[in-house]
Amino acid sequence: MGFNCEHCTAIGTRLSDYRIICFDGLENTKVGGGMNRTKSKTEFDRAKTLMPGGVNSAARAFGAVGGDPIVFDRGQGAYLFDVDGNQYIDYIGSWGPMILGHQFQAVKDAVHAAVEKGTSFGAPTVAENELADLIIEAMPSVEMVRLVNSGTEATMSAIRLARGYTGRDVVVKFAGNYHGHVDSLLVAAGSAAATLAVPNSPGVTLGTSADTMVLGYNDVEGIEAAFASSGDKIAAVILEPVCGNMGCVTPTPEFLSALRNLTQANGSVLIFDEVMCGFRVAGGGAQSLFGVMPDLTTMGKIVGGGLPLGAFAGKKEIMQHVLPSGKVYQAGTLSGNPIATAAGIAMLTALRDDPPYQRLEAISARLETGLRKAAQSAGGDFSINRVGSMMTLFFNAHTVTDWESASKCDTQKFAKYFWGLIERGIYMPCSQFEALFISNAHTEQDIDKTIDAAKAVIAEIK
Ligand code: KE4
Repeated sequence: MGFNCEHCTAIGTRLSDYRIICFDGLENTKVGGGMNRTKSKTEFDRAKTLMPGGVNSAARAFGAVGGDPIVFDRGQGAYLFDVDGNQYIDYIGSWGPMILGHQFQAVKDAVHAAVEKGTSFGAPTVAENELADLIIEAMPSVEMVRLVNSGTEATMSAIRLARGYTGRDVVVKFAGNYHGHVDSLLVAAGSAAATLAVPNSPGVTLGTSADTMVLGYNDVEGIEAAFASSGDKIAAVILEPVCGNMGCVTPTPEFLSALRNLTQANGSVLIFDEVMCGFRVAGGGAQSLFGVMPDLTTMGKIVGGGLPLGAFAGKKEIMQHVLPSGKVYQAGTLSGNPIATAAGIAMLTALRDDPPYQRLEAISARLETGLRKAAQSAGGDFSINRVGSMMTLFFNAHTVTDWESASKCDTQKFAKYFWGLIERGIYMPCSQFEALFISNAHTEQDIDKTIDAAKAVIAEIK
């Protein structure tokens, strides 16, 4: 049931002692300079006594920006509310899943309905068929699917499948690309691995990473040389076909074409890690945007509607090698979980039946233009990369095309930018090496408020 926003005619929802109001009405809440985050600090101090670093994922530890992570109470549409009642425009969106905004009604309804039937059976359900069908319908290269519980599980399984299918060991990845915390792929990884400067994490043995070849993203000559010297040993090439984990970086057409042709010619498996860009940059992911078809695709985030769900999928001829139809072992107690599949079905159905991509492109372009003007008027070194509703403002005068250029960004300046925006009620990704995400719940007002805040902050820190 909706309530009128207390400030304008926008429909809000009054929830317990919180309320939804449009951004202009924010003066009534604790947003703006010098926010009070007393309760958040108390809760986070407690968290640090209970969990390593007080978090359950390194990416949310604020390692790159300093200070304490904010403890949140709930999300609604484009907004997050912390435990002190402060409201923020959210540009993390749970690191990608919230493309339709927090508490999207159809997903909520599906989850509530599914809970009434039980939470887990460890046995086949119709919902798994329905979600697999939706994934196959959306992703042009996909003929068969295996559901798992996270993006990491998806990439780990896809790598094992490619090695089992080809009988080869070597896997090629690209510096700055992050594929989850798979031992063999935690080499020159992006995201928190780059943020926390632990590209080669302790605990990853030399033996594990010995079969991982790391090349430069967009480096065509590098991949050509690799196949010339080791083509018959390469089981797979895995990449983010739109990279989000060194900040947003797009592949050149020549790079994608070289990867497709060389893997084809050498009998290697091309894996598109679409955990982040799948269903984000287009309804059919990056593969539909660029018209390059991989052999396997890994998915996560959006595909589970914000619940723990991932998938690896692709050509039936390869997927058939997964146990029990084939010999490559893969299993999971909660794989295809009825609540997560219900959320995924609702999400993918909404994206198929009422595609948000045209509107997302318009409001994302508005934000890009505004941030570019804000940065230009303040002067200083910056560049922006954007693909659809994934974007990064780099504190770097040069266009970022790979990890080598991304790593030259002024991360200190980024940290000041991040906190300046926090104090203005805007929650950006807490690292220069992440992409921001715009949801279909963001309004033009939210975008314009963000631009105004960014202009003020960039002018302050330049
Ligand atoms: P998860 O295991 O976190 O569901 O997915 C791993 C993964 C795989 N592939 C890509 C391209 C990814 O971006 C991710 C996870 N992304 C990070 C953010 N950069 C998730 C945030 C986090 O680790 O907390």
